[in-house]
Amino acid sequence: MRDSAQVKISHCAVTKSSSAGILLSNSLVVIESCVIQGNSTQGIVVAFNSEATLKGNTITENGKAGVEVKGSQAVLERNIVQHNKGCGVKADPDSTVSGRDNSVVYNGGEDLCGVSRAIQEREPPPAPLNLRVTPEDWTNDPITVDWDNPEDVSGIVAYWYKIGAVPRSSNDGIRKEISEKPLTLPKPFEGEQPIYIWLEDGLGNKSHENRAQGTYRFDKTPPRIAYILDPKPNEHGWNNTAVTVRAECQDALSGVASCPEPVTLTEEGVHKITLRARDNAGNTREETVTVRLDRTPPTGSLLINQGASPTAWKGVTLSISAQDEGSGAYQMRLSNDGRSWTEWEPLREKRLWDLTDPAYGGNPDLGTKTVYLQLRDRAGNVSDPIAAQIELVQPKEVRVPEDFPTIAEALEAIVPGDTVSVAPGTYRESLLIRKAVTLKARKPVPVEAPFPPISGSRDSARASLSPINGAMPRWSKTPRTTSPPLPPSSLTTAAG
Ligand SMILES: [Ca+2]
Ligand SMILES: [Ca+2]
Ligand SMILES: [Ca+2]
Repeated sequence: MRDSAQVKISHCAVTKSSSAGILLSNSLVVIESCVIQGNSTQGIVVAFNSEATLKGNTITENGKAGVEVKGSQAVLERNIVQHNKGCGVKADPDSTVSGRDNSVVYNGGEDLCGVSRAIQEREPPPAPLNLRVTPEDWTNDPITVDWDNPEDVSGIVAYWYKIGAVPRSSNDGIRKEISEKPLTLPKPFEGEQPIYIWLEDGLGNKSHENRAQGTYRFDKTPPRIAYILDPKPNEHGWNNTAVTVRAECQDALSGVASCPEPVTLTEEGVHKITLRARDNAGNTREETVTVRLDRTPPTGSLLINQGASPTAWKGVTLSISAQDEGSGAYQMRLSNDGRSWTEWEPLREKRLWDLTDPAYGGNPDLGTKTVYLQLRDRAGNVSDPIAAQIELVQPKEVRVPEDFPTIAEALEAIVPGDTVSVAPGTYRESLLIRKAVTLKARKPVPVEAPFPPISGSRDSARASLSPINGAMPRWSKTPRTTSPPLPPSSLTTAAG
């Protein structure tokens, strides 16, 4: 177009020309709402003292510059000048290019060659559309945030995001290329968090004010399980009645989705119970509870003086045995009447016992004496009383040599508590004393030697008559024995 004045061209299409799309020379022209596309050289050339006003045109994919101004004036408003091979808008020093709100971007050369940035559009992209957070509910999976991009004449090239607090500036966030949409957050902050997204156009325009907001709910912390045993186990960790395991679950973030129901155990044994809790994000927790249940009392047996009967001595040796399949027997107590009991004491195989002790229901009467034993296991189960009996008889005195020719035979024949009365004489014997008996020498040299009951750990013991207090008995015919005095015997010389 040459030497034209006051010409207005609108809604035109100039495409695929073998040279420039439109060439103005010494003309005053308005070009509006045209498409200037795919021409071999420039889209529009404004030259030779022309004055051009370009409004709302799309100037794209031309072989050189989109708009080239030579020795002229051009005013550009709301044009899209993109994807041209050379400069977007080019001006020589003799030209003046002004205007605003153009999108000159994505061109092969510089977008603006000798032209002020002031002509560019400054409109930040609108807020993202249809922001969606996946999954919507509580999760422990990665979070995905997606949206639809709104229109922007300069295109959308990047997005910004911020979690947890409202952005305070356009740069107050993390920038990602638009190719990295949707946004994936593999391990974001836990909790229910707001997330803000805003967009950046091809000219770098962006505004945090044009943001979209979503909310994600991320929880990777399993719930906590607290449990009790009802009733509580005793100090040994055992129960002896049915046990109910009650669990309480807590979850600070997504909340408890499932918590174990109470479990009641009635079978004896050592049980391992697994408690499982889950939260609303799918995190699970397991706790193992051990329940030791023993409902069966121990069993056992009781023997008095190894089953011998009768006795004339109130002190006896008890032999005790106990069995328990569960928690194990570990305590016992004793009584002479089944009502007044000793304190619970550690289980022992042997124990000395007084058949007549009134503290435990005994009395000095002769006749059948019953001893009661109870056993307790670690779970607290107590056996029924286990009873054993022995005859308590009047002590008697046998004489040597009148009743028995030797002391040994006399000892063999008597029962605990009896007395052997020995006539003066010489007795070469080795005495085996198994019983609590009294050995007594008759006149003229009476010697009394009461022996204590034999210790429970021995079936027998050897003893010799020997002096105490350094005084030799005047029983000169003391039997010579070679055995050591076991256990320590007491020997007292009677007056006479
Ligand atoms: Ca824009
Ligand atoms: Ca949780
Ligand atoms: Ca038991």
